[in-house]
Amino acid sequence: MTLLQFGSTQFPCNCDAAQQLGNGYLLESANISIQLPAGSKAYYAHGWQSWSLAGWTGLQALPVSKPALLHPLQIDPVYARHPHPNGSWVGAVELADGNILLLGALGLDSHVQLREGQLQGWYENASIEGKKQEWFAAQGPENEVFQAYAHYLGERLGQRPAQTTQRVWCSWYSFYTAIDEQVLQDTFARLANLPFDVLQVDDGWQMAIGDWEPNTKFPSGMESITSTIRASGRKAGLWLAPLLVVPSSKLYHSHPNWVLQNEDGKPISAGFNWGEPLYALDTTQPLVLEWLANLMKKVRAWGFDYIKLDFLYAGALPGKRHQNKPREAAYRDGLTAIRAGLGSDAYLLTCGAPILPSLGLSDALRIGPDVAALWESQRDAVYLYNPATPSAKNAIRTSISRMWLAPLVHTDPDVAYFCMRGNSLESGQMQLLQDLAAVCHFKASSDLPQFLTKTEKEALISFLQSEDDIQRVGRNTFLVDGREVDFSQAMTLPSPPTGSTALLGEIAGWLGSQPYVLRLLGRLDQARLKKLVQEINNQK
Ligand code: 9PG
Repeated sequence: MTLLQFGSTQFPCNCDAAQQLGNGYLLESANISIQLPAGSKAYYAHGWQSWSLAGWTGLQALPVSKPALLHPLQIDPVYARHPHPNGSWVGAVELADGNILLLGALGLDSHVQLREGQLQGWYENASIEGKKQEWFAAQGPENEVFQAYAHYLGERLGQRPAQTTQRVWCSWYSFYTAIDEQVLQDTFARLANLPFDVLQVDDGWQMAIGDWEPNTKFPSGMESITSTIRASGRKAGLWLAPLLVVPSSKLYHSHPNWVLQNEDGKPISAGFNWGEPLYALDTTQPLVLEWLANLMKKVRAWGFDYIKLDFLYAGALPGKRHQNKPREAAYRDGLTAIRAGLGSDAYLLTCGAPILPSLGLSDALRIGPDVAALWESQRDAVYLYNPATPSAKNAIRTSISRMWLAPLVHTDPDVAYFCMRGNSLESGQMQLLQDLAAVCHFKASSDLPQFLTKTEKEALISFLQSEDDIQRVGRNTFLVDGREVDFSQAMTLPSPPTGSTALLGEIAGWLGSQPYVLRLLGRLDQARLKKLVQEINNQK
């Protein structure tokens, strides 16, 4: 038993070795536990990947989110049904006096839980090639303690250059997968006078997930898109999900053995999307790494300099790999090959990405789930108890709770909206998303210029042009150019469902795990979006 001394308080700790480090301790152990004093008030849960919940919660485990079919895609599936409050790599407790106690791993494949009055941590692999299994623990004011943790993470995993404000237009939140060459060229022309630095093509250009060639909606090829963008003096951006593969792809048929499998040789589920089951590539296979690097070189050769890589969690799912490696180390090898293929001058945004294993290799990291033109979905929040689905509230909650990552990586909170058309957000809620972008120094939008009113367009321009002075004054409060912004209304979580709400939740969860239901919902969305694109294209 070691005693960790913080000020006048002592915390008994079980670990192999402890060494004082600044205001905290560097601890070594595969398993570790720190005894908490009575009166803990809240637990900071840190979700595994971009879309997984991060935030201050109560001292009880949250309900299991639904539908289960999406667990691999939204949370760490290994801990989906874990009975105690828990999170990936780091956890913290708010103590009776308002200070926090943080336990954070400095290595990968590690997990923290609150159990029996202790903060407990463990590494999934008791020994990794003789490597030390390190933790950082500190007690004190929340922001100071998280900043100290970030500092030591940066020393271990690396960090990217200091924050500069990104200004990105992204096709996703207007067109979703319904993009085609004509509608993008038209939109890029309309965006000509708006101060964006990057125009980014999102999902919808590719033949299939796994077959990263332009589909028939892009008959002139991807160079015709990049040459338009570059001629306007902007960087061209492209979305890919390089670690995923779907059964309908050519890649799946030509290289079935590249797919991450379980002990029985069956493909591991990476979730369900685009009407199909998702599988993952095994990034411990040399040929897979070579394929990834070549894919990145191809995309660079097309003229893209800003690369949004999505659904990256797939590379770190549990499974039986060609080379027996901890899952997050395997992912990091994949990301290293990707980075090498891209070259250091490309801008890499990682999304749907396990957080710690992406540090040092990503320029920017999505730190929350997708936004949507709605505050919160009753179905998702209350019945499915799922804080990882698209909504403004979900995006704000988790992004604000991950702002401590800012010294290590550019923090992308997803897009802000300015256009009221087709948007159920109230103006105060839209303002909160804009302020979120300001405090994150990452300003992105998908709004279509032709649908913006004059006032909305002016607001967008001034948002993009302003260099904001940001000060964090509390857990959820900031000063943006001296104006107080309070994100508290987005930070709450619904109460666990009971009675008829719980029953309806079970039914909704079951339906949501049926592929045909997801396919039907997808088709309805597709029909609406196709119409929008047709209307725009017919106007010309
Ligand atoms: C493209 C999109 C956009 C978006 C990404 C990612 O099924 N799901 O739960 C689910 C979650 C996120 C998601 C798509 C599906 O969005 O975050 O910006 O690039 O992919 O498909």
